[in-house]
Amino acid sequence: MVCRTPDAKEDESPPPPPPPPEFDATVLSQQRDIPAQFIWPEGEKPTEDACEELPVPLIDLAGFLSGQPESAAEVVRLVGEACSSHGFFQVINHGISSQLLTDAHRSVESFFSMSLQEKQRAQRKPGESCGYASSFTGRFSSKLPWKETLSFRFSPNLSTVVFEYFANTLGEEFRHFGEVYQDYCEAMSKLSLEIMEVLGMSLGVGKAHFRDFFHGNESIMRLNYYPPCQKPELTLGTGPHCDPTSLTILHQDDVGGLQVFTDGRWRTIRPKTDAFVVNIGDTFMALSNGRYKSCLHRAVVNREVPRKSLAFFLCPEMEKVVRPPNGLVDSDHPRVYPDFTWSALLEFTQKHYRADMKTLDAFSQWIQGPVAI
Ligand SMILES: O=C(O)CCC(=O)C(=O)O
Repeated sequence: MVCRTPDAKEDESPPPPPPPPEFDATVLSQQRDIPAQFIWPEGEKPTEDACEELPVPLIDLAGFLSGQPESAAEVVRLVGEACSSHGFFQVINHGISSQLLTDAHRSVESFFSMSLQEKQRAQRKPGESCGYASSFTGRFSSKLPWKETLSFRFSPNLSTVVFEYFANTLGEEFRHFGEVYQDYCEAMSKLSLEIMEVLGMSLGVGKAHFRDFFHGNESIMRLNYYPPCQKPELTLGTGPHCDPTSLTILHQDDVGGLQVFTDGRWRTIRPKTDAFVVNIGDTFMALSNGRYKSCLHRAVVNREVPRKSLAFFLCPEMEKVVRPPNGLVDSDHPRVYPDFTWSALLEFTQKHYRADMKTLDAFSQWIQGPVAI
């Protein structure tokens, strides 16, 4: 007879599931057996036909800023057309130096090639939106993205906020990263205000309206790093979503992987070294009273090489009321979305809802409370 010790008492309940594996890119990128959490369902997996290119206008920003009326009018027309249909366009002659872009991409490479333990010095804490995150950091356990990210805040009102983030979370030896991304975010904030002038003109509310609205923006910068994947046909680097933020300015390296869903199919926006991809986010869709579209997009991965992208998400000040200007509301164009603050939408996407193509509708219902039947 076997005598049991009190500790070895019979337990009817099944053993707890093993903790999820860590997203250690150096290990996972070699692995042929893809963990189930990363495998997307049929119908959501990437498909070959998405390789077709989405035609998006190439906007010559210098033409707009030159004040030359014909070039400015052409820019305004092209941007208006793109934003009414899918919300994506590219910007060239934007004034961002190629050296700054090179430095920003090099720093992504240096950061993500550090060991997992080193990167985890900046680990994002539960409920926070800033810091280092791999797929398993978040609150989800299925349809996980095949990527690592480092996110941090930027505001022109806090002149050294990015620099201090790097020095304080990662240590003095990361001062250089802080300098590069402080400069990069300042350049992005300036560029986004210029684009706001174009958007204001294209919507007929004047150059200054949206520029002034975002003057003291409280934005988010995210560095995306997509390691190679041995079965890219099963996974997604970034799952399909619309950006809840206002305007996204993305610079992708030359690998490619960004796809946009429009007219019922996925199409690609190929990388162009001298161009930024710009897209309208949900908050700007609300500011435009639904006239400009925030469109579903995703990123695919590949078997051979890592991919990097730099995403600057322009956001208003946290407590500023998001409401379209009077000129965009009339009896033919009644209000589409209620007033809200960016802090409420951010909380909704971080605690209550996984951003998708219906985020703004779901959020509008949520803040208006239960509907009486
Ligand atoms: O990396 C990309 O091309 C897309 C990134 C993206 O959609 C995001 O970071 O929200």
